[in-house]
Amino acid sequence: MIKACIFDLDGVIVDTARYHFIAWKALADELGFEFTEKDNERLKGVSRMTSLDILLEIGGLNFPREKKEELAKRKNEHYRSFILKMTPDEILPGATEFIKELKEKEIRIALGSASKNAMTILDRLQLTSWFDAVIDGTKVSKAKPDPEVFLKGAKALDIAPEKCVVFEDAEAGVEAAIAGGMKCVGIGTPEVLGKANLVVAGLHEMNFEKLSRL
Ligand code: B16
Ligand code: MG
Repeated sequence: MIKACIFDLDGVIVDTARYHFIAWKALADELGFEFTEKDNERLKGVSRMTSLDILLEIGGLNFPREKKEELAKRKNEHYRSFILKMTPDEILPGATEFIKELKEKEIRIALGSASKNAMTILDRLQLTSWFDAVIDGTKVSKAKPDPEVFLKGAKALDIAPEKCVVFEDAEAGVEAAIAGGMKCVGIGTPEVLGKANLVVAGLHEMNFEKLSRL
């Protein structure tokens, strides 16, 4: 019997990939190399510093740690200028309705995201009060596919991992859920997320009945 749902943020509840792309691309332009939307796919679900490492690898560059921290800080300030203007209209289709249905059925809800900006985004989307626990990039030391973020979510909710379902759009996130002993619903395509127990195109295709059948 499922007792809790743990949601990834970017790609599941909201699509901030576009803002990440614009901010990383500006940095690449400044450093003098090309960064495409296809390259940006590699950064989804990945932490900020690892994203920077991937970006610099694409540009064939490397810098000392302090310089990398400065670049990551600059990218984040640019990115935040976009997310600070977000509105609830940007919540992906079906997310609010599904979360409300879960609440009515007394399912506990947590966020499990790699982003250190998750709280700002939830606030801007006016979703904060729906979450019983938020585990974000400020609270974890190991990136997905390590299950740390989801295990901490389950613990914060006081629900056993096998009674939790994770919603994830990244392959590493699906692997993290499975490694944590949880069920997983992939948001995307079966080609990429085939390891999940169920794959749907978005939360608009989810409801409590489908959840109960997992
Ligand atoms: P920040 P998620 C991830 O969010 C994004 O998909 C990824 O592109 C980003 O690099 C990461 O958060 C860190 O974000 O720079 O805001 O700390 O999918 O785990 O919700
Ligand atoms: Mg994601």
